[in-house]
Amino acid sequence: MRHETETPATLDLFADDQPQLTGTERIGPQSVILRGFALPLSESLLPALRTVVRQAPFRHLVTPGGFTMSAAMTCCGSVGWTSSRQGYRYSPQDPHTGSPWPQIPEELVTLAQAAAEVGGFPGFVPDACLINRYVPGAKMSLHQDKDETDHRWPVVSISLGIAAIFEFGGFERSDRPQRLSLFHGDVVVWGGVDRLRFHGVQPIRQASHPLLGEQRINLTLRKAL
Ligand SMILES: O=C(O)CCC(=O)C(=O)O
Ligand SMILES: [Mn+2]
Repeated sequence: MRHETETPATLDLFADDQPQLTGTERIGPQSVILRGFALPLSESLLPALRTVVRQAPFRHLVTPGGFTMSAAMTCCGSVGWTSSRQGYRYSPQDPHTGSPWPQIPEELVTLAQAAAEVGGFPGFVPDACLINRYVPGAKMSLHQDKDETDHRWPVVSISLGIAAIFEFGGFERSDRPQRLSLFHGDVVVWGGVDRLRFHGVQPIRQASHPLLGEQRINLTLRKAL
């Protein structure tokens, strides 16, 4: 697979695993993919994320139903999302360390606010960032993000590393989802009438990214409280 440091002119127009480098794609009445929106910051984000992960390491959470999630997770922000046999919740402490979650890196807040504004949600101030790490084979089943208090604010989702097929569905789990390729630097914003759409990630295909190797990192910024 070629990667996005090549110029568009050299891309194979008929391959389905090529990133579109820039532009906005509408995927719902109040949902967009902002292609490459995080690219200018992606290299400076990585050291900031490493600092977060040193304080709050990735872990595989267990669902209330007793399944271990294949994506490893951690959080930053004034609250973080966690799952256990007792249920899903936002918590001010990392249950694995007992300490507050690390702060959301400043540049990440600024990026999420800018993306939310382009997506039609000015004034977004995220207080929680869930960080998912997928290795090839890891996935996320269709679900709704509904543990936040105020669903008027969007979810801003940043993809880094190897590509994913993102499923963006309807309001019933059984609604057939759109299947959308997400590449390093892409940002998805969904809110308003689309806020409670089911979404998920198909099993990640084997690949290697020049900055991140064989992994995909996804950051979702939310206003949880
Ligand atoms: O990895 C993704 O693209 C989606 C992640 C997600 O839906 C979540 O963390 O709730
Ligand atoms: Mn989600």
